[in-house]
Amino acid sequence: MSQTLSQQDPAVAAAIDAELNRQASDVELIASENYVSGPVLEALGSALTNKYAEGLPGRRYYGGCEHVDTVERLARDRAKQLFGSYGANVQPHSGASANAAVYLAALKPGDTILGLDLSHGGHLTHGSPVNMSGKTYNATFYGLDPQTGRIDLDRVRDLAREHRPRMIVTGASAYARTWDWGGFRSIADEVGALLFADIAHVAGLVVTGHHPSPIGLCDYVSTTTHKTLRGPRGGLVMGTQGTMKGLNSAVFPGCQGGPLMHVIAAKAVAFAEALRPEFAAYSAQVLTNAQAMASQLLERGFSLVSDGTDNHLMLLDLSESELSGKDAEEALSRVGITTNKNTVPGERRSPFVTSGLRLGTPAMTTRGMTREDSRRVADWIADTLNGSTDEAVLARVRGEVADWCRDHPIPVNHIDWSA
Ligand code: DSN
Repeated sequence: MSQTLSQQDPAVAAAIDAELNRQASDVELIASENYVSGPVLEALGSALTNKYAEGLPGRRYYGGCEHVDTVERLARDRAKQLFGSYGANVQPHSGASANAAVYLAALKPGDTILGLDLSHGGHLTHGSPVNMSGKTYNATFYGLDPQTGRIDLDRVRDLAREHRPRMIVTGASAYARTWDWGGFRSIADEVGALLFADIAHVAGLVVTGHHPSPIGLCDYVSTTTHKTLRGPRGGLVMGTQGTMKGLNSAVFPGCQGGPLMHVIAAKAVAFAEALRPEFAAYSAQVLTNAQAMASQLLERGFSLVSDGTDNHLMLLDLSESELSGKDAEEALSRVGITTNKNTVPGERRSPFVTSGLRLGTPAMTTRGMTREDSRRVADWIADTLNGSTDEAVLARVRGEVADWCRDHPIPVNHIDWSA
């Protein structure tokens, strides 16, 4: 007799149910999270997880790959169509794996890279000393201008002339402004560097024309598939006619073994969703909501790094506040608003405490958040942080958050396929 998960393993089933309830009853503002559609979840939970398929479609090291070949070709073709790239490899298990493959394809140990400093919004895999990228390569960094909170390309050019990097790394996990890949390209060309864009955060905005694309300007482009792109947790790398072959070998056998074919199927489903006009409308709303949330927070007297946002996220600057990023994250968690503490440029507190709070709109926009709702969420944040010791304030906000969440269930279908 077949058993369900809850019959066979009630402990795991209960934890999954509890997490689903948490997701349903909280306002999710972590900028790197989203809610996938039912069809994406269905592909993720499919029998494709049983299959080994090392190699590429048509050139595998295992038999029985005809159906997973179909799936991987669909994912790869859709990725190329979506991004307009020459080539794509859909096998990286994550953004970190995708970035490792880029470095392996392009660099030798000891080569110099120049990336955005982690404490200014960069990413661990862009040369942090605690990450493989910082241990293997000679990592140098650019930061944000302390006055504007933005990248100053003149300063990047000076650093590139000084360090002569083999590769300039662009992209971030907490940068609220637009990337000027043309400007970076001219710096890379001047110093003879390769140019790499990690667009994990803005990928969904890039494919819908709401952020400039690095395709055609960068030698390598990587992304995750689960943030603004709203697909399954995973990675993707894209290259040019000159770099794609090396990139494919760097993914497998360079960095990984067997690809996760169930995840690749889910990527294919998500890419098809992202090719639809509804996804472009969703991305536009993500931006509208971020603008509304940022302007309301500013009106309520809070500071934002760079004074606002061009994309899906913003960084609350609590440097002058008694409340740290950790305090703010914990206070908001008590009212059902999930965020993450984040360092800010010129950070004076430890990375476990921080002076910043990162807020993003992709997940709540999937749930139907409007411009007016976004201003209301900003008010909940302001009321909570201003009244973090006032139980009456916290109880009121918690109630309003719960009402909103009840009225906006996590959607199962993101696209109207009958249209
Ligand atoms: N940890 C991810 C984020 O939250 O932005 C980046 O890898």
